[in-house]
Amino acid sequence: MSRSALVIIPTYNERANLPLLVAGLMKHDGVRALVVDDNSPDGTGALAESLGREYGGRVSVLRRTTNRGFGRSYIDGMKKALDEPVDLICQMDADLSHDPAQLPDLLAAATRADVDMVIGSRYVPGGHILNWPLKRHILSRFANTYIRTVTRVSARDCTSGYRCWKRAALAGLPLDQFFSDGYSFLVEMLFVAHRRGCRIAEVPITFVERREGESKVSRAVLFESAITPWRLIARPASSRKSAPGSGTP
Ligand SMILES: Nc1nc2c(ncn2[C@@H]2O[C@H](COP(=O)(O)OP(=O)(O)OP(=O)(O)O)[C@@H](O)[C@H]2O)c(=O)[nH]1
Ligand SMILES: [Mg+2]
Repeated sequence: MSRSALVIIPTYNERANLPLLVAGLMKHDGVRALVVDDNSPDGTGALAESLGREYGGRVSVLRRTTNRGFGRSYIDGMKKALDEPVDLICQMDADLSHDPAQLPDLLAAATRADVDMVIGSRYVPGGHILNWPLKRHILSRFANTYIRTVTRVSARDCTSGYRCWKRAALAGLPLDQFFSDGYSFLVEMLFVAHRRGCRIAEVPITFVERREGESKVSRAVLFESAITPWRLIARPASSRKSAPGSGTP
């Protein structure tokens, strides 16, 4: 069955990476991209618009000018995506850490009737990480164990930003109520989806450390990551709803 998918890509200074990523995505029929650029000083926004012209409207751009933020960019991008008639809405980084060639694996899993959301996972059998120093492996493993222990979310890779949502599952989330803005936004989304009964699947991916451009991970981001799981479990489970995509209890 062919399904339409829109891939949301947040960007901040990804000029060197974006054309390669978009070219990889455009190889897949039925796939479109939405670049959410935060007024990148390196001109990524204008570059994305020229990619839109090159790919005949399959690439659209949301150019943000205030309140720069990873989470805020995703929220704006997701609201825009939900206004469009697409079946699947995906998330991925622009820095080529997420291989566009693996997108069909996520799309195939997301079309299964018993799945609402798919994680491209480094920590299920078949998943790999390339070019990370030992320090990064330890930090990521620790972060995932910490999040799983505190929040009781059972996914193996809670911090992966390569994801695919069934439209109805994403539409069922309270996007305006998210409080995190850095990469913790990914953990918060997963937690809220899990709490609402969203059925989560994981497919293996090979994650490759960025080669071009700079990481935006700061001390403030790491601090937010440390406290987010506790903020999540402290928040009342006001709306334990049935699986958002399925309507099943
Ligand atoms: N729109 C927007 N995008 C951002 C912002 N910060 C990061 N991004 C994008 O989010 C994605 C992930 O950011 P990275 O800096 O690669 O973060 P990371 O993958 O956790 O860190 P590294 O492993 O060091 O690359 C990339 O596509 C970035 O360009 C932001 O403030 N606004
Ligand atoms: Mg990265």
